[in-house]
Amino acid sequence: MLASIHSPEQLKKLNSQQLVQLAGEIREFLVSNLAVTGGHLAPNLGVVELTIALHYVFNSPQDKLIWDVGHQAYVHKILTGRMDRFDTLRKYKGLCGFPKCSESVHDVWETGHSSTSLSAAIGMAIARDLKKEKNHVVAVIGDGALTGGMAFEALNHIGHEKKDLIVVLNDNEMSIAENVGAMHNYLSNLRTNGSYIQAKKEVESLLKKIPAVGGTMARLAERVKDSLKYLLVSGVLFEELGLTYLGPVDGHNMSDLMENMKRAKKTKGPVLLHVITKKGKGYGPAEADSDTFHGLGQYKADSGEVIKAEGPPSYTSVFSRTMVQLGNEDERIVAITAAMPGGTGLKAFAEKYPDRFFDVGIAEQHATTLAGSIASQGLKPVFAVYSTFLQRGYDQLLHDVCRQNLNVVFAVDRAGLVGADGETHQGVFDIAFMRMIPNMTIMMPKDENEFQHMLYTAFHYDQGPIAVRYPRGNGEGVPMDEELHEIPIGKSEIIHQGENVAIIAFGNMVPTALQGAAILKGEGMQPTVVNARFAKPLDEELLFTLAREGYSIITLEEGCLTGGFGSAVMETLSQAGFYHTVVECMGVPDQFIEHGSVTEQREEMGLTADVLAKKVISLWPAQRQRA
Ligand SMILES: Cc1ncc(C[n+]2csc(CCOP(=O)(O)OP(=O)(O)O)c2C)c(N)n1
Repeated sequence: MLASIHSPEQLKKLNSQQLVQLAGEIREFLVSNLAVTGGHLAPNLGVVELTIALHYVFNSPQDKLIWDVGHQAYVHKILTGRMDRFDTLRKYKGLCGFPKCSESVHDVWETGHSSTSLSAAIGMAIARDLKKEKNHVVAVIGDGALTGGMAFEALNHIGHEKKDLIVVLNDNEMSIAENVGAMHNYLSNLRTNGSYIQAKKEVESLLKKIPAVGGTMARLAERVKDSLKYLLVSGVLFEELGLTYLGPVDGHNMSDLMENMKRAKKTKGPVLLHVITKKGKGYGPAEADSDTFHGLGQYKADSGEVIKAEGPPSYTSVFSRTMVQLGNEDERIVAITAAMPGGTGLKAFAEKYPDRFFDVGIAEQHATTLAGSIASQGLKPVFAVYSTFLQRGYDQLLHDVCRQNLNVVFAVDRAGLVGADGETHQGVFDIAFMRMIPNMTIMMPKDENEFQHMLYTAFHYDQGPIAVRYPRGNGEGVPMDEELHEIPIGKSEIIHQGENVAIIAFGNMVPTALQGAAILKGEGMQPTVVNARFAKPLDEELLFTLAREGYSIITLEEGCLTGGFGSAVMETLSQAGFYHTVVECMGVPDQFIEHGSVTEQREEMGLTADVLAKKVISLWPAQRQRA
């Protein structure tokens, strides 16, 4: 049946039994396909019936379906004619893992970062009304995404505007890990407290029986309803915010879902439809461990065994281990995550030092200021966060932490190109956005051994905020020192002393610099290779020496060229009066980089040893004279 569905119109022709069969086929398709491509399995298995019901009841694309985070939009993609491209999911030039407007008219809003859907929904409702159009706007937001500050800001506005729009709260009690927070506890109560639901029904039917004999009785009935609401009616928090609360509804019961969606459609003003789903529904391994199956690479579909990539330890695992060690040595160390205890590697620290670990939910803004505040009291907080999500906490980084020069350590994971998650998740902006803030120190290691020393350095640094950024994936497989030591702040390392051209590489570009140099050895050229270690403060002494000695300089970074590490080198030399030093910068051009493997992404932008070698040759004195 699935193969015959290419659009929501075809879906609408199916009867209820056929829809149930379709749901089963979609689950089988997801499990077998994602076993090969990888992707966000558990979130999508949880929304199969929900997505079918949405497309059945609403008319996409006239009605606007907005997916928060967008990692759960695979079923929507399947139902809107993209099933035959699923073998290319998250691959170079293939189907994007998140909603993408250029892929389909049914994708009306692009996402990747969480908690934006409600702002998008109210924006579309406002535009619709101003343009005097008629359509429904529906945002699907998870209970995890609802912990994000933006979602609360939008709810506040939605309640104020009172426009027609529908918020579908997909409540599976999970963020990536177990969800946290007071709102989570509130939703748990709604979900489980049957007496609320029964009482609500009884009050409503009682009120319906009161005859509408004049205004007084009606007003009294309303007052009774209002006061009972506080005691009895579920969803009172949302109702008080100005949204009509419907639910909770079993998110795997298609007819209940459709009935409630139709009701929501008819209701004036904003509605919150509370839908209870099971993350990983229908696939045992994902139901049992939805954290692992939230987003993953390849696995064996029959057993659910995850296929582990061979290789050296990942940077995240080195962070995890080092944090446990440093936490033992210094009781002032406190660790903070914004809903990513597993992804950032902080789980081990949390288990060992539960009192010094805080998962604040998807709340990077709060996490950043929280870290600053804890630091202001003499403790040593680390906020472990992916580069891309630190973007959310930017004003807090600048205004709260850097301006007050507080000793916060930022462990900036997934810095640089991230591969399959693509545009929304690239960690290529942090050098530029952190570098221009006064008081900030930024380092990046060339390998996992240097990484552990940098973490040690960060916790021993007491002159203000310090960030250590490190890439996604495995280290270089180098031996790990037993004893940790401090790395001098602002000092780079000359790995190879050569002549004429200096390649200055930042962090994970050092191995590429060495490969480039190895290619050139065969050509009889030996450039100097420098491991920069710091993007701020720069090793000015070394830069000025190179400039004085007439070197040409090539900088290498897995970060945006605009305002990045290379920019810093150029600015520094120019400000010191070295106007004639040739500086060429290699890095990420001024564009958003789509999904694919990191190797493909690097090749696309010419961030390779071959291109580097050619650049060195073009700058070598004999070549330059010839040119
Ligand atoms: C700003 C931001 N921080 C962190 C993430 C990483 N992230 C992706 S999905 C997710 C959990 C979302 O939970 P929920 O909304 O409940 O959806 P579910 O996966 O449970 O369906 C997190 C933390 C993100 N996408 N955006």
